[in-house]
Amino acid sequence: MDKGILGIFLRFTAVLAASTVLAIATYFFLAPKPGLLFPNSDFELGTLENWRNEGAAFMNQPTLGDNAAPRHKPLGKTIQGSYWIGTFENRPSGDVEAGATQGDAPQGRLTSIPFTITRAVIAFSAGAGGGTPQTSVNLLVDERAVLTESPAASPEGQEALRPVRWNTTEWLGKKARIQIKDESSGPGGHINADGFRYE
Ligand SMILES: [Ca+2]
Repeated sequence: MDKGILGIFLRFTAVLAASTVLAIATYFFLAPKPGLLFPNSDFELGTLENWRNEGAAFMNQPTLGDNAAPRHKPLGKTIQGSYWIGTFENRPSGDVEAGATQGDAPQGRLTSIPFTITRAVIAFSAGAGGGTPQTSVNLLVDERAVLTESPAASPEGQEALRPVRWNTTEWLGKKARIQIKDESSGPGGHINADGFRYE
């Protein structure tokens, strides 16, 4: 092969190889990964950092540990990590006796900071007391609830935290917020939620 042509060929091959390595590195380092939607989307900071609290229902959140267990209604391993949202509960820290409650009366909303949807599935867990459709978890896009999970849709309610998966393909690249609503004071008027993350 002519030396000039060989040189061009070798340079072309080297550039191609470098581009491929760069593309693979970019994919692995910059592509969105499964994980938190934003810092503290799983409440593991033990505070409401990056969440805006309105009303009274979420004043004493998040809840530390399986606070329902001393009342003989354990949530067990459905809790992700150490902290979760439970608007019947009143145990934001170890300084409060385990099992303490605020009951069903308080109402309020908890709304996250805006985040950009970078993956096709948002997963979390949710539960609620019985017969209270006014409690829900919502995905807000442009200030509108585009997806809603009402854990208490069944008459018996779903106290335990059950896994929920949302297909968010339609809103990829959009700014969104998570909003947890407790707008019920009746029997079972509370909501449980935890572990918001991308899958
Ligand atoms: Ca958690």
